[in-house]
Amino acid sequence: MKIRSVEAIPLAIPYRRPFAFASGKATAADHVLVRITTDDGLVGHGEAPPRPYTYGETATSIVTAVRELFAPVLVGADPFARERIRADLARTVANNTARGAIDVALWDLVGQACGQPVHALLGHAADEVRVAHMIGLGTPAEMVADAVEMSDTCGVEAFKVKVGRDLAHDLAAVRELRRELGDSVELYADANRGWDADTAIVAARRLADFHVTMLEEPNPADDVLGRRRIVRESPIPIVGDESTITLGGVARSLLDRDADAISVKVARTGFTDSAKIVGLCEGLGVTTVVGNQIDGMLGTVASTALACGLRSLARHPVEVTNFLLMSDDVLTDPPVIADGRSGARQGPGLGVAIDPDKLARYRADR
Ligand code: MUC
Ligand code: MG
Repeated sequence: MKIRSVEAIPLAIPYRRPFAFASGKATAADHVLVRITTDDGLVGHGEAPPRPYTYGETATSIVTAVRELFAPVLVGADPFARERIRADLARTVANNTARGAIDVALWDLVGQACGQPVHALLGHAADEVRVAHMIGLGTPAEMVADAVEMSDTCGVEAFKVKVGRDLAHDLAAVRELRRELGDSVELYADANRGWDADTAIVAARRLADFHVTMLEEPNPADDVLGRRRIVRESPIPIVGDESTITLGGVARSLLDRDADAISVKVARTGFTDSAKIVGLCEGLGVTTVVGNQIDGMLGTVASTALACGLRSLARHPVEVTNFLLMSDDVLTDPPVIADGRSGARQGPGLGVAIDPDKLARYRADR
């Protein structure tokens, strides 16, 4: 089997409402759909969500990188040769979500060729996983309303709370969430690098009082000594996300004691490097959780497949609800969150199909 074509299709899909966090705000899904077609007619898909505040990519840069840098390397290659392709693509740096989407599309093709779903190819750790909902920044009342809606409608019992602003405001939101949701619900926090080290240390201690279980990216990790002080002083594990976006970056962060746990995201490391990161962390006894890049439906399906493939990931709630922010998307059958859980697709590859009418409606290049 050989790759015949690689396409990068920019989409523009409105959100029902913006999603805000300390390092930025997402107001619409300007994702790029990567479509890889083989000489025997198989079609694999991946999704790249541009996050300039994390990777420096835009929809335009993703389309350009796929078309001009990566497609020439991929056309003619065997989709099964993921290690060789990984080495070839690695000659171009950065462009993280462009690479992640290509890797997801390759696994989609491999699964279709084998007649196996991706989570089975990865190791079939589970057929469904618990879900965590990521609560964007807002007033305490707005954040509580978001959590209660997800609890009532989808049975969600774990939440990642955006913090990283004025500490008193953040703590007021966490206090109200704990009061409204009760003690049995899992809460963890993500500051998206919004605090300085001194504030972050105080915040970690106060969040622990509300039984918040983890704190993601409390300060910019480039404040190296500040981050080490936070990791040393914090009563709860510090999670790497923006500062641990590659296999090497994870290794450096863990060896430098800049993180206690790692968020793994198919949007940036696909399945191949996500599995390598999980293996590294398993060997070191470091917790890994599947994070959310405010993915669309396709990224959501891929994230669930990753978590259901690997035991270390299946143990923890998976952040796969924020596709619900979008007013629509291009999959024929949307992911379903029920009883606080998300199930792996049983069809070969990702088990997804693209609705041609919706693709025509939302593609931004025509
Ligand atoms: C996260 O964990 O940081 C923030 C920006 C983005 O793209 O994803 C969120 C989640
Ligand atoms: Mg994060």
